[in-house]
Amino acid sequence: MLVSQGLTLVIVAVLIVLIVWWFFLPHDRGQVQATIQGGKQVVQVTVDGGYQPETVVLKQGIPAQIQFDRRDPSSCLEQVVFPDFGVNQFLTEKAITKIDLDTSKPGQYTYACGMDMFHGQVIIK
Ligand SMILES: [Cu+2]
Repeated sequence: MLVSQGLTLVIVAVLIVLIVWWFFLPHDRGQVQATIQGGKQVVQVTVDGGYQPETVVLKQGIPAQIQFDRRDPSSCLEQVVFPDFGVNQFLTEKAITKIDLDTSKPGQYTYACGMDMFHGQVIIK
């Protein structure tokens, strides 16, 4: 077998492993369960080139607050929209903006920047 063929096989093998890892194995793409403090669940989301963590898990029926820490100066991320909750909020740069969410209905809800380019998710269960 030629060296180049061996190399191709190695590259293909690495790609297969990466594809399996990405699509089929559970890996943490930034999912966080809110912590409960004094009867309220609070979670901080960093806004910097997107939302980190990308997915926030909340418990149903406990008042929830998402604290957006906006570090990104781009106007793209200056607004956050939760269509299911009727929230359209401006995020102050280099500050934390607190958004209270109604957790009475379980489900998966997405939110986005004002232009619907960056997305995050809230799971209530
Ligand atoms: Cu945007």
